[in-house]
Amino acid sequence: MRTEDASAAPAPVRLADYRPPAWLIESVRLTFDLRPRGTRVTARLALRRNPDGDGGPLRLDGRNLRLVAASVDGAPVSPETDAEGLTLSGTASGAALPDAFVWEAVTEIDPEDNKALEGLYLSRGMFCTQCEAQGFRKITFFPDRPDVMAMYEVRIEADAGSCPALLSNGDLIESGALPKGRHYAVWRDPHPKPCYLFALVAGDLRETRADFTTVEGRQVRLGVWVRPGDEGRTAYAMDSLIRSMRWDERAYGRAYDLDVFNIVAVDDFNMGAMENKGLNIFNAKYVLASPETATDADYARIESIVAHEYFHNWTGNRITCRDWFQLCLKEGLTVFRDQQFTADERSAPVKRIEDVVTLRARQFREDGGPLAHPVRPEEYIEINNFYTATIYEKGAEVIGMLHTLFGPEGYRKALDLYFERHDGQACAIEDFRRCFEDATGRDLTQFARWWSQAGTPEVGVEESWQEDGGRYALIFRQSTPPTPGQPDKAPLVIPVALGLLGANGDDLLPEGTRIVELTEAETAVTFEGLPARPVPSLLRGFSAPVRLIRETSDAERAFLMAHDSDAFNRWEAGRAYAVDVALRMAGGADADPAFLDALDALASDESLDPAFRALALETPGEDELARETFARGTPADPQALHAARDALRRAAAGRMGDALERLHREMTVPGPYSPDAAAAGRRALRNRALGLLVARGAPDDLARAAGQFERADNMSDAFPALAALVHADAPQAAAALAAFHDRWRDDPVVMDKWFAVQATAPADDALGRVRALTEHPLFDWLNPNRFRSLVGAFAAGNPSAFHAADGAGYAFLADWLIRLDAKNPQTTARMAGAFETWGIYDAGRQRLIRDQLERIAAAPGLSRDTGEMVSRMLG
Ligand code: 0A1
Ligand code: ZN
Repeated sequence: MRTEDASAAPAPVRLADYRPPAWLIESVRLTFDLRPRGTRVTARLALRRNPDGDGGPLRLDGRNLRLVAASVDGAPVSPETDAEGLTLSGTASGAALPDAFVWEAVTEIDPEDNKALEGLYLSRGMFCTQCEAQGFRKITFFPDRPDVMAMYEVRIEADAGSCPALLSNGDLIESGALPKGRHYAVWRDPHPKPCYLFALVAGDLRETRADFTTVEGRQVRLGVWVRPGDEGRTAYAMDSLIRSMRWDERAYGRAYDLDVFNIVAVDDFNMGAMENKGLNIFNAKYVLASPETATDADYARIESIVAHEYFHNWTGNRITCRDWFQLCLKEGLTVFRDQQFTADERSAPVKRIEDVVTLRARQFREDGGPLAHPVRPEEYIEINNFYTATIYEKGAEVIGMLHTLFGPEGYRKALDLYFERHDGQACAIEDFRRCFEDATGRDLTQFARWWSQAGTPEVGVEESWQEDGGRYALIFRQSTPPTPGQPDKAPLVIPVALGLLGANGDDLLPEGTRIVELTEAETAVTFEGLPARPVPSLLRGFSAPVRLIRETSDAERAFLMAHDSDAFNRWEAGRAYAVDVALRMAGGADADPAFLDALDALASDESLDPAFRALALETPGEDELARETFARGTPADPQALHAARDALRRAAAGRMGDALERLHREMTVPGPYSPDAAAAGRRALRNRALGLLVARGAPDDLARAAGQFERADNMSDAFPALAALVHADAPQAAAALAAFHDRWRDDPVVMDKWFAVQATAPADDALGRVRALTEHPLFDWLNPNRFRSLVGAFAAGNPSAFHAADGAGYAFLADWLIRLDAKNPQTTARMAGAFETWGIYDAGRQRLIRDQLERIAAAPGLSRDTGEMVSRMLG
């Protein structure tokens, strides 16, 4: 037996230590005898020694498994097991293992007791699996690594009454009745896959069906499976799936490759969704939608997640990752693909603005703190901690820059080559990069630093102007701040899309927008023969994930807000201006009337898409303001920023009252609710106007929100009105909350909104209210959605209360993290990231946060997941 030192920090896994697997698997046969408390799994693996392996013994991963029996080629063996798996050095007779043999093992697991929601677990009576990244080892002993790919045949046996639906990957090849009220189904997946893409679902589920014929002529049966009663809320997920399938055929030439594609909604899920081959499993909140229960934002999110998981079929499943360090190979690329899809289906500039808001809020935040890591990390302790904004969102930006550098044709050529060359393989970033190099003839050695170098690059800009000859020069200086483990940074390839505007707002460059590549620490670009000094529009479309640092004037920002032909930069000018004004207000200034005028002009410009105008009216968030304060050299004061932001909103509503009232009156959408982008954009603008009016806070304003809530026949009208009332602590809030509760108490997806809207309300006694809600009978802390909707929403969405100077908010979060960690390490570890910005606050708050992090670190039996996060944050 191996003895373990519980106090020793677990050893990190290193990219540099990658070795090919010693054993490969030809085929896998699994039999599940499903029972809530004692499920038996029989695994039959046809193993073959890898000629490229190290010739070592057979090592199988396994966690929390009870080994009932094992055999090699039918002869029983009793391998030694340890906490992480088992090692088999020879046969029962002591002979060396043959180069090919059949391993069979029976293991027993306890799905009901599995609250970590990894491996096989029960969610409200339904069996389901989550195997990425390393959950399969909680089902059976197996080489749980993505470069071991095999064909699977899966037999599921379960109680026919409670589990009429039995699903797994691939095609159904057989099913039938068994004695004692049980039944079975056999599924076969013809495509070799790594075990993290295995999935099984068994439960009382109802299917919404549709048929789809691929461009290649394959008839595919599509199914969306939900609990009885939820069938009326599947149409949008199905519609999104069909549009995604068509889009991937058109945009990438990729068709679906099985006769069945199923989506299942589950209530208990750590993440958003999972791309298991032919059987995508979704957090129910990203499937279920009806006009009464889902907002426009929910619809948009469902569309993009359905697309994301579907797109993984080619980028992730057909071509998978060699090891988990290559996670961005599938995630960055698939996020980029889903962003392109949404841009095509809805509005490209609006999508880009939304993505950049998220990138800054999540990824820049991560990149600027103790959890910063490269898009391809070089070591980890717990891989589940690396499903991050950096790997997903910055990973997507890196792909986006390749798209910008090579244009749509060059990009498509490289991707065609990638699919052709690597179909069926487990790849590394270098394989992907080589496809671009071979397809375009360009060396990407320097570009590849985007995958290896962490931190958000800063690009400083200086200009010079010579009347004589109309010479205008831009000097760019790039640098990347140090991040943990990476003190020194090298220059990156940064594509800067730029335009030059004349006095009347016209683009002066003949091509409108030019792509300038920065490759050195300093790059100068000169333009000649300009009629007058231009106003530069830099980093159009946010062409690289960098912080642009440039001295500019309010007048220039207002000019760009009014004139830039690049919609993103029009918005960006307004956003940067709003941040400046808010920070000046935090320092005691009044709201800048010129800014309010510019904002009013933008919001009232009827030539602009309402969705765009709604984004322009969004007030920068408190976390963004806090990080910006710190970037300018001062610790952030969360309460002062909250007050300043509120004051800015009140001032905006005061200045723009008439326009806002008009928008609220006119931006209605006639006819029954439809989630399309145009209708959603009008509602977004209308609700933005309502939010600002409620911030003004006159009785009429509150009555307007209460009226909208009462009259609403859809959630997109009802919820923003409720949120405005609750966040303003309006007299009508309590009745509205009660009505909402009474109507939706039995609907978990909707009730999460009820918890979250209260958790994020910035009242004086916010923490007291949140504490009281933890006693609410519907607060099920073991359900990740519910936990996130209360504890998570408070920590991430109520900064003035979470960062209360007495540290009570911090202690509250730490208490809950310690409690949840014993059951669900993954969700706990993710939420611990709420503390990652500790460095931007004053010494007092820093001390208080570090005290809580140390308290968590000292909790007995702390998981590897949370342990790693906390120790990285403590530095
Ligand atoms: N691959 C999924 C997300 C996912 C990742 C990890 C999980 O468990 C640790 C679950 C889901 C996606 O990108 O959608
Ligand atoms: Zn993904």
